[in-house]
Amino acid sequence: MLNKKEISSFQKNGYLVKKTSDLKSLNNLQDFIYKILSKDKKNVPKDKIKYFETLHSFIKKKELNNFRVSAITNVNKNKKFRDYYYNSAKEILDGLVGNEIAMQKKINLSIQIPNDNKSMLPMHSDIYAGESPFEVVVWIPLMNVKKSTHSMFITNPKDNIKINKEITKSKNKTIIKIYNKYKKKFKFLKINYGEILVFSPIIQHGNVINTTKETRISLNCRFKSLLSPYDVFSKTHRNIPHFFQPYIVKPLTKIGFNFIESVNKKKFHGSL
Ligand SMILES: O=C(O)CCC(=O)C(=O)O
Ligand SMILES: [Fe+2]
Repeated sequence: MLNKKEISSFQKNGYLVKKTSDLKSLNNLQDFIYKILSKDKKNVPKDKIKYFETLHSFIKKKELNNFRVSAITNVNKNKKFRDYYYNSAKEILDGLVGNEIAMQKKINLSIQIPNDNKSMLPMHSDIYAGESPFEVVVWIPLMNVKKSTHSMFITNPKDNIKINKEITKSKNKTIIKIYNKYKKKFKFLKINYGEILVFSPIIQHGNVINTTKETRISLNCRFKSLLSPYDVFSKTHRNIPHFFQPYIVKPLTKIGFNFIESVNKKKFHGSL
């Protein structure tokens, strides 16, 4: 269970880093990704983290995107992978979101190899892309992620107000220009293997070119309380059934919706 301090820290900072309470599930995620990424590769280190850190020496830069896309397709075919993902973060989600859950349909895999300028996600708030303010991003590293360009950066809710204003109000400033202006307000997060980062997509975050010598591999997926509003601002594609999938639905929610549906169809017979 999350304690009061952890909950208020999330509310104050917009993010939380916490050890998983189900390392077995998280190890299963790591195993699965290792198997996918090492398929058809020769002389791959047995040590999974070693392999992930040196992945760039097993793959050509121009192959990276296809490699990533086919890994993501593979991951998302596997129902068990979704269960391992949820279970890894369950304790945190119970504390911050709830236990009736909608889960993003597609789990994402980030592969940030050294000096790659094609995989960058410059400063952004996922809200601009139509994400829900009711959701959290669950970000799981498959190795130790260093407090450097190896990781991702985030700002704090206080500075987010200023930065957000500048992004949404100024007409001719690029995101890079605004990022550079506020660079000091962003911090790169250190997240060890076995820990999970959760953050509100309202808070500006992103990454830069990984100038370390090691590849970073992480997963991200969004969760929201099943019955919280969808399409908060406008009709976007980020709703059920396109973006989220009901993942945990309690019996009374099913009974209630069955009731509403049967009444609407004028076919209510008193069954559950
Ligand atoms: O992994 C990263 O560097 C950025 C991830 C991100 O922007 C997200 O998960 O919303
Ligand atoms: Fe993002």
